[in-house]
Amino acid sequence: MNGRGFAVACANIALAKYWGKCDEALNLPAVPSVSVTLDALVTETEVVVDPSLTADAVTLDDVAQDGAAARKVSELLDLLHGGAPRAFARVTSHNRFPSSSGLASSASGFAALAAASARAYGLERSASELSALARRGSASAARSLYGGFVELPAGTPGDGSLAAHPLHDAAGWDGRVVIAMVTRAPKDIASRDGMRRTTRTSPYWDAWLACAPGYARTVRDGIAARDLEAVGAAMEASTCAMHASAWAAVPAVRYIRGVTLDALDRVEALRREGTGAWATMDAGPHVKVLCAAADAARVAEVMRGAPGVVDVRVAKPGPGIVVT
Ligand code: 2P0
Repeated sequence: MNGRGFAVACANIALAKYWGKCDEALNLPAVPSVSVTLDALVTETEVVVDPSLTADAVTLDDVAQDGAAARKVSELLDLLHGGAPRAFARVTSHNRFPSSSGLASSASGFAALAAASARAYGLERSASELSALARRGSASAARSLYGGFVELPAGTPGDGSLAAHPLHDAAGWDGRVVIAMVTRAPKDIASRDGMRRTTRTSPYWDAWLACAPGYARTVRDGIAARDLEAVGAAMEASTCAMHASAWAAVPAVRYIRGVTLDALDRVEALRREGTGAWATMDAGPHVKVLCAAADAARVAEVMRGAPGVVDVRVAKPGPGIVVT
């Protein structure tokens, strides 16, 4: 067996946030999340099975990986084989955007890895099986198998089959996501560690569990109705509740920086001038702004002027994964 698989996957951004797990071993989310796949954040991954190797050889953005990053890749290849013996593989991945800084590189990365490795090893897997496999690497990766709007339901402890499913394609949707990057540095606290600390120590963990499903429902209904304002308002509320629960952990899990707050001020100013714009942040300091396509240029201009913003990208809803 000397197979090859190549996958191109887009990252996604949660409109209703996933934060916290109900089963750490199976990496099952405690709350439902709803995302939109983004065309501007792309990962390309090649997997080549090479029986002459004595270990998997993992390269990310031209840097050979060892330690935890390489181990997570090998673990996913082991899971694909259900623990059966397998040949090792050469895994080469490129993120066309900064890795590990809260721009969801693990979402596109593990989605691409799941699909490319199944192809390379000649193992037929359905999209749902690939989504469940990608979820083990990173729960948000389950959503990056699909284009448009995607939901990952909350898990049930012990049920490893949980996968994301597509909700709607993006046809007829004129939304854009303006990504205001405030640093190129990797984040301080891995989301996995931040979630664990939140679930174990935050007095607001139960409050997050109670409110998150409602935000997911409002976002889902808003997408079905093509109601950008309803989606934006629920997205902001979900974001603030998620970050508040993390901030209340001991010690605090805080991804928001001063530059993040400056960028949020700009989003509020946009709304005051009558431009529909709603903000969200993930496990990092960047601010992503949801707006109508017609307003994207104005929103990008205002975000570019915010102190500390180093780059601005405008993303459209993106396609599902492509494997060759
Ligand atoms: C999300 N985030 O729904 C949320 C919002 C960050 C904030 O999913 O532990 O890399 O690998 O399953 O998927 C980022 O966390 O976490 C994330 P693990 P993941 O997009």
